[in-house]
Amino acid sequence: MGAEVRWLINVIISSCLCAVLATIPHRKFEYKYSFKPPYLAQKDGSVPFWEYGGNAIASAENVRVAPSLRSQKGAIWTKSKTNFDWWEVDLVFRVTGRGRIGADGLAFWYTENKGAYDGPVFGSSDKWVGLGVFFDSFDNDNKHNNPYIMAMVNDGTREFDHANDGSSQMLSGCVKDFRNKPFPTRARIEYYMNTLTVLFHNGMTNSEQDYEICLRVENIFLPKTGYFGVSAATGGLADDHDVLHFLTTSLYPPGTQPPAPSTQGHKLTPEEEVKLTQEYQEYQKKLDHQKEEYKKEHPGAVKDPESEFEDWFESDSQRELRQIFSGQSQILDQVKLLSQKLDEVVGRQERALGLISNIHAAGGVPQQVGVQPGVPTGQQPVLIDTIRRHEVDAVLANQNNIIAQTRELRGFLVEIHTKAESLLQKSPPADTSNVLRELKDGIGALKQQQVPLNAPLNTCPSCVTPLMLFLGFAGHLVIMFIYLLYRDNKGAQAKKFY
Ligand SMILES: [Ca+2]
Ligand SMILES: [Ca+2]
Repeated sequence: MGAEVRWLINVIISSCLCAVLATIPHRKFEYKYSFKPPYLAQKDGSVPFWEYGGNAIASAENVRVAPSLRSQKGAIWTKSKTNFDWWEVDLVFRVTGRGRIGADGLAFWYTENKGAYDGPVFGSSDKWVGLGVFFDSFDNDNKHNNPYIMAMVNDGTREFDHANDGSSQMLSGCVKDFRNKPFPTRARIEYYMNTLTVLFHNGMTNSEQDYEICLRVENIFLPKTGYFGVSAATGGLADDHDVLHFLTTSLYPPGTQPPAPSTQGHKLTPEEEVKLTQEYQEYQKKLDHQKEEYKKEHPGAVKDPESEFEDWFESDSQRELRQIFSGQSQILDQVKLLSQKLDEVVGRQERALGLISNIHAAGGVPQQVGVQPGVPTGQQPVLIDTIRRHEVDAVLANQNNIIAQTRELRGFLVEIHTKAESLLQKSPPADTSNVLRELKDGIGALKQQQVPLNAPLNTCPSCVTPLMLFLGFAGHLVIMFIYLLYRDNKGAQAKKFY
């Protein structure tokens, strides 16, 4: 039972796989329509199976289609026409320049005929028949949408509208920055079953996976056979336009197979086969020989993969520089903002100083000032009523007055003190003499007021008569006699008790 289930699952999986595989085209690398480093160009500067011209320069590492000089144009075209219907091209390139803005751009071509090497459309011919994929660096129509990637199919009748960056002529496009990237940028252009797809890799990583879709257009009919080409141009501004890899793969829908050499157009005779094999071997020998010679002549120039990494690190530092630059721009903005604020503060201070000077000019009376320009209506300037000059003068005068009065008082006190001292020193004789004088005056007054002798005695209420005196004495004696009797009696009674 278990074995049957497993068998069933296997059948289902394999049928699914078959269904998936049935949609995947068969692929074949087309070396005659490709170039890549190392030894991209040979010693004589030629690129096998390719022709280049204009200002293009091929080296062992890349094809500099247009260098970073003003008004340069260059192109590189395949020597032979394609012999397959559907294809995919991997274009690895770098557009680098010192400027924040570059120009003009790079073009990928698939056209019925080879284009020019110094043409008006990104370095090649206008009114082409076939496909052009343009990497347009410069914003001619000033819509702030460059660098821009776009595809345009032409039937040989239309002129490229440079002024509008071909915006009304293109099939489709996308805004993608491909300039000054740390790693080479990549474009994958696929034409398969009348569908054109352009994928883009922004060169921020070195991964071969990070492609994004830029455009996909169906029902595209390109010439049955054609030439591949790359062109580039600079203007007033100039970038280096370098193509590192141009790798073409022919695609065959499931069920069709790439034609075997024997069935391709004409059958090779054994002589031709031998001749081609010899040619190939000679080519290989020549290549090896040139490699050796190059190594001998340039012992330090042969780059190993690590030095290639160094190049990338250099680019990394370029990127860091750019980041630093953007950081500094932000700092600059902030400094500008601060400067503005500082100006505002200075302006306010000047206004405040103006107000203060107005107050002083008005004799210290705070003025009701209207709304100043720049001062918000809700914030009337607050005028603090401080002490004024004449008030200060008055206070000072008062203080001086008090001090003078205090001094005066002090003088008086000192005078009093001295007088008191002198009085204390001189007082006893003066006192007795005064008392004596007073006594003398009193006696004198008494003498003057003496009672006449002939005046009756009873007229004096304070005088005691002799009778009254006698009666007083008699009463006193009686009281003493009674007391003595009482005391004797008491003493007799006390003795009785013993
Ligand atoms: Ca442009
Ligand atoms: Ca534009």
